[in-house]
Amino acid sequence: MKNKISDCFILIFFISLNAFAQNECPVIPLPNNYESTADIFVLNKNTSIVIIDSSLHSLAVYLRQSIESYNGLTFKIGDKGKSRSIFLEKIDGDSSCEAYSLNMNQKSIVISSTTKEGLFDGIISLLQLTKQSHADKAGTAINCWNIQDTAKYKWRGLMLDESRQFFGKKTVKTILDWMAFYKLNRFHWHLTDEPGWRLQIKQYPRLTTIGATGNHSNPNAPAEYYTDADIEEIVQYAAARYITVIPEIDMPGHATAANRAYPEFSGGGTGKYANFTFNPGKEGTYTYLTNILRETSKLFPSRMIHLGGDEVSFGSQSWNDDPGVLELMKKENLPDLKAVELYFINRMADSALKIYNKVLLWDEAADASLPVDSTIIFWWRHDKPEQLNKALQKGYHVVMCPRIPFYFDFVQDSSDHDGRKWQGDFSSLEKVYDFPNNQPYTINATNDLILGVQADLWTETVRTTKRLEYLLFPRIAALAETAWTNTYNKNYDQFLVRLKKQLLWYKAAGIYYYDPFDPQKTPEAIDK
Ligand code: TNX
Repeated sequence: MKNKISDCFILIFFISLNAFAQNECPVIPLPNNYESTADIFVLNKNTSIVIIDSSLHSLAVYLRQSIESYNGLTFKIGDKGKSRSIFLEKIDGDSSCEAYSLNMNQKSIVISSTTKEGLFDGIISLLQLTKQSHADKAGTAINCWNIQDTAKYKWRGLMLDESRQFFGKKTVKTILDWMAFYKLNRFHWHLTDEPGWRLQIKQYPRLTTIGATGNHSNPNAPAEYYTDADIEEIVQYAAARYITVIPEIDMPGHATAANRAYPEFSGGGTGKYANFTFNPGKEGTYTYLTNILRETSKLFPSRMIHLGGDEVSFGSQSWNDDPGVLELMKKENLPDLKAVELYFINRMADSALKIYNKVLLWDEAADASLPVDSTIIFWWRHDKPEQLNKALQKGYHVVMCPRIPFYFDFVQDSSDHDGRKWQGDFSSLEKVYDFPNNQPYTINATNDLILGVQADLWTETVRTTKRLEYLLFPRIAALAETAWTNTYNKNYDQFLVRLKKQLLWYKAAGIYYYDPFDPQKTPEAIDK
């Protein structure tokens, strides 16, 4: 059975015809177009995975291993089709399109796409269907569906802050597993900030011997960081799940940990934000940071770097007393500290773009003049929708991660008392799901410059994996559906029906989650 997707356009046309199916496909994120059939496919020991194209072998292995972990069945992988086989087919067509089709009947399962990303997405849909199917000695009987699906957004991200709290490889891999399970495809890794610098840089060893000590709750905690080998391991693990890893080296603010290690590049700070900034008035700072970016680029194949750029004003007042900065202001005709900040951002973005293809920045940088084709702005200040509009008007690509609802350090239930709230408001599961509807601002979320959405897990209030999981689950599922499923196909009540089954999977996997059906059952995990 051969299944053709000529291109994304035709698929999107079909998808829009299928706004309301009677029988909901029990997959999260909900596929955009599907129909149920009366057939049942039985996976048993005679099932094999068929690939004609040998470059699909690692995808077949991923499928085989996952099914084995559910029901103990191990399949052969080969290039000959027998009955009761699962076929993975890469078909000709648009090589940038993530669309896939999954067609099932009692004799065969066929997953096809023009890209490996699309095939992976199709595999994930099949895995979710398999995981909830009845398994016994005779095999696993799966209800058959025909699915034609493609993502709403290209960028479906999750950010983890490991400067405030270091979790380590095991937790990161668990997060990557669940991201893959929900078709999330960008892992933004916040590796530097005030408490700790978490990335080994061989040229500047004190960044980790000194900069990696301490965390948000204990400034004397022993150094914890990722070595080159650790990063390579995580990047490969993510790549096997079609997840791109993007590091963030935050500058010129949030630089406190680096400044402990190399105080000669500190631009000072104020009050509780002492030594918060890098020094924009010293030539050496630019060389130092460019060297760091160059070394970092060797570890991350994504060719994207996030340079932060947020909240610089928390510490930049000290620049007023720095002779180097004052001289720079005179020389470059910079009228105020904001102008110095933008000068720094423009200059570092310029250096970064000699090494990377894309520079990513928080929404403060919408005020800078950066090359629009190679800059991505992360809109995070939900109380400043004008920053989103400014970024779009200037022609930047944008990822939307407004604090509410996408900051997962915000509480999710009115009864939660640790974690953040904003004037009483917080990031409930429903708000994550409803985005971009029912928000206090209106945005043009269909603008082509919008690449997608991302949740950010900041960890000032998180010390244990238990709390991290509590904040992430099940909001990660709502995030995934917001990122993948077209708004007209979404329905919160129906989502909850599908989610209910998946809570059991979290439990079986030992994940501590928030239970929206009975919040008392899994009380808030508090780290104090
Ligand atoms: C703002 S978002 C920050 C982070 C904090 C977070 C806490 C951003 C770009 N900066 O440094 O961790 O709020 O919610």
